Amino acid sequence: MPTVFGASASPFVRKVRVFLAEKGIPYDLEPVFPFGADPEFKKMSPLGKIPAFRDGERTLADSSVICAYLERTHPTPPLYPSDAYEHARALWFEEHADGGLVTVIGPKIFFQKFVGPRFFNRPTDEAMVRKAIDEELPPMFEYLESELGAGEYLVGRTLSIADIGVGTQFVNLRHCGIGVDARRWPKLAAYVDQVHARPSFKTLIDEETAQYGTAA
Ligand SMILES: N[C@@H](CCC(=O)N[C@@H](CS)C(=O)NCC(=O)O)C(=O)O
Repeated sequence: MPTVFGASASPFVRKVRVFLAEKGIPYDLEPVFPFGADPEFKKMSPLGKIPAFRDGERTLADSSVICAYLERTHPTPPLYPSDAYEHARALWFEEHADGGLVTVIGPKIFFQKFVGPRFFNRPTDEAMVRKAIDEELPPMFEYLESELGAGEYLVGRTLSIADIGVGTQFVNLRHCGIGVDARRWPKLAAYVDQVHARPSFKTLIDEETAQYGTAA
């Protein structure tokens, strides 16, 4: 059985876990707290970041790399579009989440409201949170709203890495008691609800909420 190394509250660890669930691949989760990871862990993940992944003798780091590997080892159901442009678009939305949404949701909201107070005894910087919610997230939400058509998915007609990558970032917002305002971004709000209702996401959301509660 493969092993995912990391903490369940990490959006990147969750991304790999949802991907595994959608593929129907059983796995073990080995808890690793990222900051100050030990040298053994760094052999698998040289940058010290979670998640890392072990499949027999093979080890990998980085959620995007792990998902791309799993797509090759377990092609069914496909979680990357086959059409060249749709494939690239799916990778773009994954990047919009991994390199864009996370820069606001991670350090400016989730760390401030959830990780800092719980694990580092650090008070929330309320001004930073407010600015992130009022000024920094809205343009990203506008963009996603404009990219969502009438369908259920960001790209094509089936779930893809785009939805998993974007959906996982919104779980961290949800853990902070923050949702998408359906009056301003109706398509995005409905989309996030739909993605989070999938068993692959819902199981983890329920598990994490039971473990950590909500930092409202
Ligand atoms: N590009 C990486 C990002 C992983 C990442 O930033 N993980 C965070 C936790 S959510 C981490 O391990 N941070 C610890 C650190 O930067 O030292 C991926 O997709 O796996």
